[in-house]
Amino acid sequence: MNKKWWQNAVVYQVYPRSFQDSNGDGIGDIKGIIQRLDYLQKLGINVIWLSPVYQSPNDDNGYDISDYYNIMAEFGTMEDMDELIAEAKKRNISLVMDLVVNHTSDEHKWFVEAKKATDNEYRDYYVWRDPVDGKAPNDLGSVFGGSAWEYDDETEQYFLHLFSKRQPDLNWDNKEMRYEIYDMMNFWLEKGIGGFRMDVIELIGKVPDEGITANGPLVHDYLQEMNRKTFGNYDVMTVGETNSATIEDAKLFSGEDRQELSMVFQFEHVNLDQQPNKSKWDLKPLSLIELKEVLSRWQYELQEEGWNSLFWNNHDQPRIVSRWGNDQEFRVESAKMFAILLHMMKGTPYIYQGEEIGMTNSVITDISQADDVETLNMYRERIEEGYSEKEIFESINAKGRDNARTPMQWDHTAEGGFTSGKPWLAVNPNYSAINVEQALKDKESIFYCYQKLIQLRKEHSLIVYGKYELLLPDHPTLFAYTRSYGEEKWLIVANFSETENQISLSQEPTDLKPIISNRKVESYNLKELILSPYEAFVVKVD
Ligand code: TEU
Ligand code: CA
Repeated sequence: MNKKWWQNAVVYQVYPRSFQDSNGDGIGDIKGIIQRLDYLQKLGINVIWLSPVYQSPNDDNGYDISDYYNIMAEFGTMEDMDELIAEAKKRNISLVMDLVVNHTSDEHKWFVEAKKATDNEYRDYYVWRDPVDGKAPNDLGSVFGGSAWEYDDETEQYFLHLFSKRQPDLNWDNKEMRYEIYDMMNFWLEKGIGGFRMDVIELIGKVPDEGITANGPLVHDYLQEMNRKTFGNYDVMTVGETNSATIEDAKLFSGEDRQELSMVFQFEHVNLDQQPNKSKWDLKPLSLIELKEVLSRWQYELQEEGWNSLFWNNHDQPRIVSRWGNDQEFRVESAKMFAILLHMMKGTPYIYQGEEIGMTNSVITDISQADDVETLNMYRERIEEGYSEKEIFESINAKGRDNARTPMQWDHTAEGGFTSGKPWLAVNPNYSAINVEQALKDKESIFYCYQKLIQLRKEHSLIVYGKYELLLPDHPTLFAYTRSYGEEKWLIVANFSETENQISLSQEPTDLKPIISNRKVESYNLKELILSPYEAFVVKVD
């Protein structure tokens, strides 16, 4: 495999609305991000993935774009954006932009035009169909609930929206539209960005008449064309968001000789706590054995071909420490355990803002406290279907997207230092204890564990390129694996539980000093290992 700069990188995701407000309007902005670059440099990351900052009416917090060439007024100006790119570059941080091109906002000028008449020159940029027997063309559903088809009274046709009604799907079969997207991508690439994170990119080859959404027959042709016309001419990284990708799909999207993407996000592991064939709201406890199986399969299968993206969190997922750890008694230990487990795997790690200080899910008790369109739609639907409020809130508090979107907790002052005004979404009340200021003061904080993991990655090719091997696949509470590179071998062990665990991993007693550990342990004896709750460590065994 040819080595690539982004294989060595650690990416940090910024959700701009909630990162840092610079002018007191309660909304994070680009100037705010610039103020915090030194912090990110201290953490050691090399890439920022910036969730959308383009002009948008915010039906889906920026994932509904009305102008790809302009910045959302609340976030700042194009000058601010240019300054952010330049200031980040000074700190050796490159900026990956979110690319949302499966759909636009209904306020995008193309859609405003397209809606005017069936013969409008932009009509075919979107997906329109005649009614069938006075109803929607078929029963395709939207990810955010309800039908994926919305009727337009004026022109008497339905348009497709796989997400909210205000996010009409683009028609990728239209070549003019595709080329306009490529021009737009080149506009951004010319600014010197570090690449793109591609929103639901597996959907662009959809064939709605056949009920095909992900992985349509032309998705790879479109990505290869996009690669040739845009980012393939730059040394940048691309990561596709592919919610339903199997390993075989991932190899097609990210195989080295495929000329498509650098890597994709797979979601198999974060779907393990939902009931099979049901929605994310239908909860089920995680089985560690399944988690190990899924993550290890991706590790093994992409060892020679393709490349893994490693993540626990993003702006759509609940906070990992609350989800599968213990965000009370063992918050620090479990947060560090997740960090160690993930950053020692093969692939490019992604950190979601606040993860590095162990931010937790927030709890809501009334629907007026929710913001996210997905949650609000689900609430309406389930109330109608007769679910109890109690059940609904259990789902929202476990899985709702607002959990990860509460403002970044910078210090102990009002609103966690996020804003001098009233935040757009309530700050988690635990900000006085959990915040960056506190984390930087405490040498044993979660922050310094992440910093050390990132530093280790810079020093050891083993972490980037070493071969992965799972140990103890059937053990219900221990997650252990090795990484080997040349003559060298490291062992990673984590106690994924709240109780003490004992195990013997060696015939002979050992006296190994940890490369990193989340407990104050001088040395590890693998013959008689005693692991405290959530204990995780790395030792060199060869
Ligand atoms: O997410 C794609 C997607 O399918 C998510 O809606 C995901 O399934 C859901 O959040 C799980 O609850 C991307 C973006 O990351 C998301 O924020 C957008 O809302 C969505 O696309 C539409 O652009
Ligand atoms: Ca602001």
